[in-house]
Amino acid sequence: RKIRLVEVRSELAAGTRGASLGIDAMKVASLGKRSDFFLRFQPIKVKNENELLFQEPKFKNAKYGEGVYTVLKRVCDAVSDLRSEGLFPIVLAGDHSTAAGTIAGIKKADPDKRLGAIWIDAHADFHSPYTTPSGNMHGMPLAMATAIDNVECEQNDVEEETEALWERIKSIGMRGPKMRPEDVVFIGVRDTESPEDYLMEKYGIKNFTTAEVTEKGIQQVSKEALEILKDCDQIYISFDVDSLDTSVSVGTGTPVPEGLSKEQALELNIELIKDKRVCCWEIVEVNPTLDTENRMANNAFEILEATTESLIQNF
Ligand code: DIR
Ligand code: MN
Ligand code: MN
Ligand code: MN
Repeated sequence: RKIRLVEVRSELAAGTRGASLGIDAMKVASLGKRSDFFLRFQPIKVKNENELLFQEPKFKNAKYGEGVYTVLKRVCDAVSDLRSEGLFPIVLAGDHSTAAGTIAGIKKADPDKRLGAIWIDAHADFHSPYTTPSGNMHGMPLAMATAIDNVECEQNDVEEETEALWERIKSIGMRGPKMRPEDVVFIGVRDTESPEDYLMEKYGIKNFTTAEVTEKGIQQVSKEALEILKDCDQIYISFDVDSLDTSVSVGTGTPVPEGLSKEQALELNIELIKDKRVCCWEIVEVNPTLDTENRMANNAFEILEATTESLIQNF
């Protein structure tokens, strides 16, 4: 297996501006220490639609949804092409909506394989336009991937145009669900809204809290997480840096206290990626405009590098 980096300077789906600069902040972090890192894996750049930011968002329950759709479709195609060539995509993205494109791409390349996800995040990202409290689509990639609208918990008055757009987004790569909700495992989730709690309960989705990670240790948590996905043929790991504790850094759009330490996140990713079923890894939501001295990007690059090294060692 060979690694390829995929750079997606996505920005539209976050609520705070600046996540599209995260990749370049990690590149800055690499300079001097490991300047060769970004040259080694021939990064592919996915075009963004960030010019839309200079207009008012059209859909209030799916802000900049038309641009998000376009970017996700591009991510899907890029990831699908790499997977079809048997390559391992490491996706570096801005806002987390891109994960739905990544998942669609993995599935498009291997439609008959059962795909699971390990979602390391402060948030559950299970909203749809029907339940979102913010309209920010970075809170929606798991609903996109599992095609769960969660209308039982409907709170929002969704316009017809938004409904049509949401249907198109769920159909990226292929129609219907790319993953079963039961095949999602959360680590570090601690800031959810009630429609997300409802889904986690309904589908029995396991969340390893920070306290549980600290108590059980990385080895045990990794083992249990991978065991929950024992029937999956492929595993995708999504690492949202807001899973990290706010003491590590404020350089992300929606920081939440009581998160993982840098060491925990590092060890966790190193351990999880050793599983031979893992076929793609993604890191998102580094926002250097909210930071001082590029701290989050420094930490994120350290995790990126260590995880990549672990992947290479265990190929
Ligand atoms: C919140 C925050 N659940 C929302 N979500 C974030 O607006 O949907 N996801 N920050 O990463
Ligand atoms: Mn997220
Ligand atoms: Mn998050
Ligand atoms: Mn919240």
